[in-house]
Amino acid sequence: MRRILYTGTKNASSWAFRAWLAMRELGIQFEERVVDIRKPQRFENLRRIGEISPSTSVPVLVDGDNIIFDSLAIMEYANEIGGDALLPAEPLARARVRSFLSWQHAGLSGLCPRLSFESAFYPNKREMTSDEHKDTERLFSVWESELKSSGGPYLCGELSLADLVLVPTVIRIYSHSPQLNTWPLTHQWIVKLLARECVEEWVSQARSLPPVILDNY
Ligand SMILES: N[C@@H](CCC(=O)N[C@@H](CS)C(=O)NCC(=O)O)C(=O)O
Repeated sequence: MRRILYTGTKNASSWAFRAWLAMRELGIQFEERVVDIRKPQRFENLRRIGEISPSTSVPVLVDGDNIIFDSLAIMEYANEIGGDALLPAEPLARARVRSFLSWQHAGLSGLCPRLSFESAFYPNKREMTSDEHKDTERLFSVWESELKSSGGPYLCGELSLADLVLVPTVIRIYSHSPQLNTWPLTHQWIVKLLARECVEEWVSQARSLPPVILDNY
């Protein structure tokens, strides 16, 4: 069946990144169409996406005659058609992974709107604010204790949707050079996650684009 994944500008589209990453990690074949979501063309391009997608946003997966129009739904669907490789077998372990997925999908800590995905690719980074440091440290301690109890090397043991959904957040934070001495397992996990071939592929394309400078940085 023919599958088309509409993604977004690589240095500006964290939601599309998540869906793309799940599809790629699971080895699912698809044609990618990158929607330029930079202003001013963003509005016309997303209006066109609205002709096929109720949410008028990217990512959108067109699978035959079907439209899957949300990153979380695409990640879950990719996992289902990709042999269930990115969720553990045991129900409670699956629920744990899904808790991380849902937490990120619901906005996580409020850090993401303040520290944009776009800013990860700025040549000159500002210092994180004290609130951003607090949020980051809270996330690091959650991740550290999860890694400790799962035994790693990924958040809930083997690589799962929980790791993939967090990649854009990890990139936002890590690119702003946080202090990680207190969270060695988290540091190792971040380095391992960012070294994955698919992650590197998206990030190197994102780095090759002109930065998308937002006013509120
Ligand atoms: N909840 C949606 C959010 C998607 C989203 O906000 N995508 C951005 C690009 S990364 C977008 O297309 N925004 C346009 C808009 O919402 O008007 C998902 O997870 O797919």
